[in-house]
Amino acid sequence: QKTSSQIRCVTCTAPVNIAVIKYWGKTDEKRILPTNPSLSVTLGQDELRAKTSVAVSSRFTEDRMWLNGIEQSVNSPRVQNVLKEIRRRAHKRKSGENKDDLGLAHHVHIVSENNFPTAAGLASSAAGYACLVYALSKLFEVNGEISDIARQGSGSACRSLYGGYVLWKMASKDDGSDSHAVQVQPESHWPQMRALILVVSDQKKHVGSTEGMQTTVQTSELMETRFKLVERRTEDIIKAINDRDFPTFAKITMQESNQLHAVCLDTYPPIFYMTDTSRLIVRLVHAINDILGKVKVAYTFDAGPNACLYLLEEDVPRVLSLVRHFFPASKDAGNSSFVTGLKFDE
Ligand code: 2P0
Repeated sequence: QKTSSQIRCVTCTAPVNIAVIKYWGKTDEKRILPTNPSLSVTLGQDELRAKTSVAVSSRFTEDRMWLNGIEQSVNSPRVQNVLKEIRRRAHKRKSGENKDDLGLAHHVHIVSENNFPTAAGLASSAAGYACLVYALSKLFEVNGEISDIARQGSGSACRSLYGGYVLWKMASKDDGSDSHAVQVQPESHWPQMRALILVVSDQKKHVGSTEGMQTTVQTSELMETRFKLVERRTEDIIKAINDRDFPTFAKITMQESNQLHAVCLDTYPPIFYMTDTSRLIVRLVHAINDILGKVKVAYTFDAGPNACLYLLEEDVPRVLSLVRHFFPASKDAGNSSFVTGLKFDE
């Protein structure tokens, strides 16, 4: 039996996604609408993930939020947008019913933690907002498409609401409401696919993605060329995924990563996310592909120096041993050394 002084609580986890077609630029800062479509692979639930509990009770006197044990303001516009939109949809759905059952009039407490470095270019905001929106949708019984709500928390978060290969579509309607995520293929479509995360550094990035992409759109002349190419690339990589064509998937993934970091360098003042170690990883991957005579492994880098390598299961042992040979994990390095083996369909 529910009473209004009870606490209702929902806990969820959401995985990180790593883009192979990159989101880097908005046409609308407030509603978070992207300049181009993007496509990502969602990693496994047991690997890099956010875990979020949301609770509602009449005993709470204000909305509050803790991230990795530290209290954060809930007054950021993005958290507010998410809370408002969830409550709006819940109200709409519950019109005519007893809304008190859900505690819609009460305050919420949010507790979230990542099991990996926050803000080091490992898509922590993606997993975090996806998890928050999913947990709130369960708490307030909001059904249907919710990736557009996650998008308003952090663009890339909309992609973490689906598993497998996920496309975030550009808006075609004026109000932007159709810019949400769709699953292109489930994980099971390509069960041999693996991702390796090479943690080069767990330090916070020097320019945040939101600010970085704004400056790039404002100042990079190369972005014009990128806009012309990226939709075609998206179609091509979807075909490669559908056909399980690894060499094409890998080549487009690497070219996309390189183009993201090229437009970052073309930004004024320039933005550097990759480090010397990142660039050594790039060289190593190309060397491995040359030695093997076929494209067997791909790298991609986001807004930080850490690498994500995509490869097929059969190639994991030899690639991993080569990576370990060239980048031995230091005992003293704590979290800043390296390598997690991910199987993203478990
Ligand atoms: C991506 N990144 O597609 C690209 C590649 C980083 C490099 O999405 O301003 O944190 O919150 O919408 O989602 C990072 O952007 O930016 C990102 P906001 P977000 O994964």
